[in-house]
Amino acid sequence: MIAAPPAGPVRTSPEVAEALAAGRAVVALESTLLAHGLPAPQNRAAADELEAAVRAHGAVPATVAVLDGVPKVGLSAAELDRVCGDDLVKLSVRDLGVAVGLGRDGATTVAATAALARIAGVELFATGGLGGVHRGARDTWDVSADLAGLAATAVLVVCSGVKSILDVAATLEVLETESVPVLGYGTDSFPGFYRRDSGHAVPWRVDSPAEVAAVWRAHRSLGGVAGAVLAQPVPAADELDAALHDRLLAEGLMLLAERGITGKDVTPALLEHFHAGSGGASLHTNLALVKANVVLAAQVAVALAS
Ligand code: PSU
Ligand code: MN
Repeated sequence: MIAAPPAGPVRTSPEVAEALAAGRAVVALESTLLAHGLPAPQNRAAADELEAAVRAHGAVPATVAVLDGVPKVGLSAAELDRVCGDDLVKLSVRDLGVAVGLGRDGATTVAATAALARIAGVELFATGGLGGVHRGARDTWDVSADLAGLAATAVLVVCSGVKSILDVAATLEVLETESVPVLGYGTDSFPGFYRRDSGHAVPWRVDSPAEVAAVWRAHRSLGGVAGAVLAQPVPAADELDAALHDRLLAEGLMLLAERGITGKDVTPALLEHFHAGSGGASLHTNLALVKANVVLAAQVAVALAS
């Protein structure tokens, strides 16, 4: 872990500050996943479960959000209640200064979480799926700020690839252009979030937390300024059925077109469609993959701290 920076606008919780000062393992967690990716009330239970899984593997969890204009790394139980229940707006990197300047609340995306984590001195971060290039981006120009955010922020993000709602091939091309390393964890294929295999290869495969730690140390020591993606497939037992997945995806894309949903509402709307249309199956898959990712992030953080 890098040394904690001098006190700035980002506030770390006492537990996170103490862990960072002692050089112990810390894992950042994303709040948009809780506020917009998972339905209430399951999101609140998920927040506790994810933090508990990080602790069970020897690291300190640091969920990130902006509350009352204060960027926070590490939330109290009452603050997690607000993230999961207050209908917070979705904040990407460009929104951070606005929310802070105006004293507002917001849930942070992958890119915004990575930015705040980095300022606090946390370099490991776990989530579900990365944002990416949307289908039809050549007309809509809808490319998630997660990609530019990763290019500019030296944080290692553990995820299950990107959802099949995106243009996976184009997303991988942008990650290559931006010099963001992409590692498959125990796999040669880039995972497809609800499904284990997106049908696209990963450039590199790693098979242990120690290998990941060695790659990350080397990336940083060679002056790598970009983040990195560690992509882990959902456990086989929790994968979403292929036919159900394909049907929900086709329906979801039609629904977006019919309702004219664009911009930052696209990802939450599609996720909600999956959750509503699968009778809870997609929610089960989503929770299982995020949990596996926070465990892996904790293991890598511990390997890096030792
Ligand atoms: N992937 C998920 N669940 C999510 C998101 C992505 O499986 O909730 C969220 C993340 O916060 C990610 C954001 O950073 O969606 C990307 O949104 P957009 O495509 O609008 O950039
Ligand atoms: Mn977008």
